[in-house]
Amino acid sequence: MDIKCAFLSKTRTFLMVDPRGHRPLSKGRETYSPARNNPAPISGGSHYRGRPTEAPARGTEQEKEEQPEAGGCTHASEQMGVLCPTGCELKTAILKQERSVKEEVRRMQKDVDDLSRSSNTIYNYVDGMSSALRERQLVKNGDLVSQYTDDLETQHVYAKEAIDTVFPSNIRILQGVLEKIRMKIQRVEKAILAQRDECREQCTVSCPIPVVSGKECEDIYRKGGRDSGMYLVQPDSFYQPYKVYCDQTTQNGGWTTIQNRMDGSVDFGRRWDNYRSGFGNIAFDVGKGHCSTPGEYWLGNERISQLTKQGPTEVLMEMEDWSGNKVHAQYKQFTIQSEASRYVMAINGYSGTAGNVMLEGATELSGENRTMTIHNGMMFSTYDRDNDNWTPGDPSKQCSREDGGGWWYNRCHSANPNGRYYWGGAYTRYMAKHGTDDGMVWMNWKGSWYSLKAICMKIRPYFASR
Ligand SMILES: [Ca+2]
Repeated sequence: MDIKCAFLSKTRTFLMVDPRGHRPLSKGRETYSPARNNPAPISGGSHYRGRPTEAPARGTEQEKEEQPEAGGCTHASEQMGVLCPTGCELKTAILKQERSVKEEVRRMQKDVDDLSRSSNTIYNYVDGMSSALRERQLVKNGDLVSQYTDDLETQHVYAKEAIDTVFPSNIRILQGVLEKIRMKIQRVEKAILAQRDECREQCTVSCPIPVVSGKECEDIYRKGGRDSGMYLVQPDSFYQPYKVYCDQTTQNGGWTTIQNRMDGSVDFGRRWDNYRSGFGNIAFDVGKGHCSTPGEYWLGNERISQLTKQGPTEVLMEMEDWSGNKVHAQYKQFTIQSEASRYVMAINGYSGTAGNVMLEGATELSGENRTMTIHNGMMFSTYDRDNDNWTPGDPSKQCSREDGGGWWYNRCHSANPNGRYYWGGAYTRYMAKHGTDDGMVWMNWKGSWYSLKAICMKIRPYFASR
């Protein structure tokens, strides 16, 4: 290989890899300290033994009870969670879009007016030219003048034709485009009005909640709740019960879903308070008579912390790319401390196919740069609460503000499951708000510039199986 080829291939490799998750140190001026409050995950004393071999009889506890659904655009009862299938998120998106389109149409209207005015001016000018020509032909008859006027006439005919046919047809086309946009806006306005009407009232969609409930989804499984779907759980009798999506089929079920992304319908760029109490849609009824389809949601740091502190807890993160390939990462130990400790995460015991980003960081990076992307031992950060490990104390260095979601950022990430949703997967720094890899990234599977189609996080009490 000659020098040029070597250079090219090196450049290509660089362009293909281009890992971003970390924030490199500016040489000589900065230092990075990986030491954090690094607690060990709870690992012993599960209140569960292996599953009993004889499961309770199916059917007896599967009766469904109709309950009016709380929630909607506003929280009716925060403790009961929110279920809003009326597309309130969609409404916000359309409203945002409407503003920019309206502005564009206003600009376009101005262009059409300008064009119309200028074509009128030219028309008058040519008209004047025409009469001047006629007069001149009557007065002078010399050869030179005649030839001169012949040329002028040809040009005049050409210009007149342009004005009579080309200009008006261009204006007609523009007016047609404008009319189409106007009609589109009318349709959008109509849709928004309909949405507003639906959102004015509390969502009244009823979702039958199974009678069987429990401390969490493993408890529900043992009590006979074997169908995946929405259930009511109450981990602690001192607190209100809440709704959650249970996955009762993957690896024998018992999984409480704490995070789910699959279509970008819920905005994950939220404040500390939102992440603390949870947000999004727990589940939908897609015509099966019960809420068996999970929505996009974050269960809430308070609840996640409470569930993981009850005893040893395992976590399963499942993800899918835009071609339908699936991988997962599983950790035998996962504990989230309380808000006083800023929900610091302790995680251990990896197995799976997605890559151990939580403990090893991004394998594309090396040395200190890689250490910066380890999530274990990190506190939770949101764009309004910076607890990350990127120059603590400097308000201009906030991972969450640049990377799109709330997460256990270091300096900054190798995994970013709460990042922005990019339709189609591949995206570039120019599409990102801050030029950083703010998508739903799992670096050790797809790199920094690929945003996953779906990802979910589920927890289950860890117990020795028989
Ligand atoms: Ca920081």
